[in-house]
Amino acid sequence: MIQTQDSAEVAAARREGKPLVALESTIITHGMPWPQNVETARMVEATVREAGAVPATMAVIDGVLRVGLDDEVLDGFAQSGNVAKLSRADMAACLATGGTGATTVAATMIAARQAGIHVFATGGIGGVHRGAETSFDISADLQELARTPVTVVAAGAKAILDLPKTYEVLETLGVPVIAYGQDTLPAFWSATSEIAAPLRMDSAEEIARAHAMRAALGLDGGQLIANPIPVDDQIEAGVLAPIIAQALQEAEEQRITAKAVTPFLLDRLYTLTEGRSLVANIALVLNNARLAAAIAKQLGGLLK
Ligand code: PSU
Repeated sequence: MIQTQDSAEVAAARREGKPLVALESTIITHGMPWPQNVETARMVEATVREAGAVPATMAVIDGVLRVGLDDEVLDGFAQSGNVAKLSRADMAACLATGGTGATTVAATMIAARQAGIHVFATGGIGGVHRGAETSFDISADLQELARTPVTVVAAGAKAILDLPKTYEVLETLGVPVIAYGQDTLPAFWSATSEIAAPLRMDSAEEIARAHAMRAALGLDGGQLIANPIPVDDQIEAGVLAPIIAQALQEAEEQRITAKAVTPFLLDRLYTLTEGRSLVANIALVLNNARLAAAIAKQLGGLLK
């Protein structure tokens, strides 16, 4: 009933039993400006390949779940400013009505499970927005991590969010939050934060084993791998804090709400940092793609 279409590369990978890494498309349509969005998408795919896995960028196009986007499709998608941002709530409606949409972390997890892919790389997950005690704005990404068994490699939650509250919610939901190679959680554009990591792992193999163990235990839900941005590419949290505060104030003044909040804030940060936030964002996504590919390779041996 669900129409899915593998790209030629994904179809070949399945035949040859190669490890697959899912990638999302909201980061392309709503997270970065053109043309850096499509350039980044290509670099992320190339990084996955160099690391020995095969990329599967997810999207819904004309009611078809696309698993892997061919070059022309990716191009068109990155330039059409009018694509829906799909999450758990609207993915089925989009598929059922022949619509077109980019997949957020939540929707990409659903798509990955559907496609039999266990590992997914992105930039940063959504989470609890600052002021959520009055706005109730909490990303559906958190619930999805609690439900869908996909390992998500991200540089933590985006630092525009309320990070302590985001990690509290993940703890409540029973989502394993695993810092890669350090004792604190990263803060997206910054390599560290003051938040202690609930779990720490130092190799892709350990992460793959933990994923397989969750499956063996019959546990629902995925794992969040919080992979710090390389220190040379980071923007220090102290530099960013006043800029984030300004962007948040502008969002409030302009009454930006719901799905528009994150894209608005990312765009304002891009302008206010004179492009530095985007350079860091690209670096961290590539770093996540490398780790995700390493995990997918390890998992191949374990799930056989
Ligand atoms: N990572 C990035 N940039 C992004 C995103 C992730 O580096 O724009 C997207 C993901 O698709 C994530 C979404 O699911 O931001 C979160 O949106 P919201 O806060 O509205 O749930």
